[in-house]
Amino acid sequence: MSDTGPGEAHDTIDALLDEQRTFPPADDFVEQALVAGTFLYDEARQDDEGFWARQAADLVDWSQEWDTILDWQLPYANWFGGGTLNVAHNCLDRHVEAGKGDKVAFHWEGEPGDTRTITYRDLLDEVSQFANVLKGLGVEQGDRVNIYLPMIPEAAVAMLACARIGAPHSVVFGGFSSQSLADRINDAEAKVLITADGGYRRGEVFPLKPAADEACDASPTIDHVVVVKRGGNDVTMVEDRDHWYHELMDGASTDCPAEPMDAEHLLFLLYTSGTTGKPKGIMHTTGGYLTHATFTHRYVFDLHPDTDVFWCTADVGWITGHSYIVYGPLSNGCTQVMYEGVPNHPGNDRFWELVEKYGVTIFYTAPTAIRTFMKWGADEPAKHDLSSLRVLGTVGEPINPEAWMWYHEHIGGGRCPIVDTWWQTETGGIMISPLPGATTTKPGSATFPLPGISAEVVDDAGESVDVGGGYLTLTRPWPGMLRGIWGDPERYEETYWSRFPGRYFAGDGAKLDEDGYLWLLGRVDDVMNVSGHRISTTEVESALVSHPAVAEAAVVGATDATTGQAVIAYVILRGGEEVDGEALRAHVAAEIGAIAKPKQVYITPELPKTRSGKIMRRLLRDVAEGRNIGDTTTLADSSMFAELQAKAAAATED
Ligand code: 7RM
Repeated sequence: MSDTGPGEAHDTIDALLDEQRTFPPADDFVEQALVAGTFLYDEARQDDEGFWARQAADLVDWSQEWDTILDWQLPYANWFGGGTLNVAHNCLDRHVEAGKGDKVAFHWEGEPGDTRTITYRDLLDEVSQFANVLKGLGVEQGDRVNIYLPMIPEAAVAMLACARIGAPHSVVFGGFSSQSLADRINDAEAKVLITADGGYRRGEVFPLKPAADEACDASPTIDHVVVVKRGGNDVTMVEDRDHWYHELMDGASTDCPAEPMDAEHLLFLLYTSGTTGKPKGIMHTTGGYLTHATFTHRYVFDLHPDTDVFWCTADVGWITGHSYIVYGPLSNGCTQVMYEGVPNHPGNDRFWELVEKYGVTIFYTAPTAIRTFMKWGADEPAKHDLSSLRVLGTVGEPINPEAWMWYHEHIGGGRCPIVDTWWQTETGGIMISPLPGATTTKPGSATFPLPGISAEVVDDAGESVDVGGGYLTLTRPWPGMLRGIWGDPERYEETYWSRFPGRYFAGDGAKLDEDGYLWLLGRVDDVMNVSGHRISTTEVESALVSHPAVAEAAVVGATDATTGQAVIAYVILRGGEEVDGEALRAHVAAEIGAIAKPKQVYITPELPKTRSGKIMRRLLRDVAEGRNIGDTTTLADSSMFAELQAKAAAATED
């Protein structure tokens, strides 16, 4: 374990727990809700495997039924063994076959205001064509395909085309640098990369192709690059390697049968930060993942597929975009909004304009976004008719009660239930959340594990805690769970299953109140959470140390009013070297991506270390958050603190 524990967050949580507001579901909501009362929980508690089997049978189309619901060889789960299915068939063909071909799958809105309306039939045709294109480029079942795209419909098309032919995709968020992309391509040994010339962000085109080119220079496994034209920016096309998407699609057949895959066939890899510098390729497979994504999308959001318009504001480059823009919503056959750009272009009311324009009924976003909307003021949403909304969701980090109340009042008009959904890249889908027609909510609490999910808070010794704080663990396998870390089974066992034997350790602190409500306390390891994105302190430290002027670096996540945590770096320069903080911030952005850029870089002659040489991050966090340093007697040398504290105070002033 690292030197941090859930204890630190307890003061805040104790303050939260003092507030006793509760929000039971309203009568008119309960009347129309898919789930009211406790029946689903009761059923699942009696037989969780049977419960998941019923969901798999009711919500998913199988080509071949499974023989075994679950084969659990801790920590390896095999769900629906012997069963076969195709994920793209479930997301597309079955809806078209059921007569819903003309139904809108995506109301897509580009940042500049251009739009595309894509029906389920359109999407099926485009996915089938692109699946044929991939086959034409030599992609076969089991081959990995990398995707590095802006938030354009082609991102969903590319993912579904991969699923259709059984080629696992690995989507890399468009904000990551060429180096991060290359690392992920190389780890997955991908054959094909799908990218774009560029995309729109804050009124400008951001180029992607140059980063893709640099990544390919360092990625020997890539044979072909497919380039979607979106930004219109100039790009260099490499002969024989690079192809325009529209040229390949022109004339590609729409006939591409969806081949049934084994339930445990690898559907995708998604890389996420751990406590070391090397991101982990989280493995998700076909049958269990689709069951989990479909089930949670339907019941957590009380989805009525014929009438709801769902909008999840995440990027498809994150797990939230995978499960709640692509797989869950499309499997449920619902209509969605997909938006390319930022919330403040051209005005701070862009999101509310879109809610009104498309009649969004279910809106799913991150606490960091809500806190930003709060800063912009309640006048922005008040400019628009938001009466179509009926369910609101949050994900990515704990939501503070103040932001919850603001969301409830100014976006939800006081009438919409809020589902605070806790889950991870590793869990594949939502794990802990209210059900909007069944659960009385408390602002700031993710409430209870969903039906079929078993979670417990344990203390340091691994003993279950009934009331109070500890570590969040999951005690039973679930269908959407990760099946491993690509190429690294030891790390899988070590990271998730060794801290508390027999349990999955999520890496989060949590507290149970007297009523059994769960309050998430944030990460207890060296993983920061910046605007809901996971960034490892080690990864940023490695990036800093890769700069020729840097000798040593320590990075901490400090509490930040808007982004949850902010990256704060302390850097020791090599003798005789000089460099300013701005250059180092730019260096990190170039190495990892803009999301990992430190908010502050402090150049310091020394770092606080224990006598055994371990950097004392807790002290650095105290400094960054403006707290006085208490006892430093275990420090080897405490003289640098006065200077650092003065610098930190100066930084908070401006
Ligand atoms: C979906 C996603 C996972 C980490 C997780 C937590 C934090 C996510 C909540 C939350 C409190 C929530 N995947 N987290 N949701 N903390 N309440 N509702 O975010 O892999 O990128 O991050 O995010 O620390 O471990 S993720």
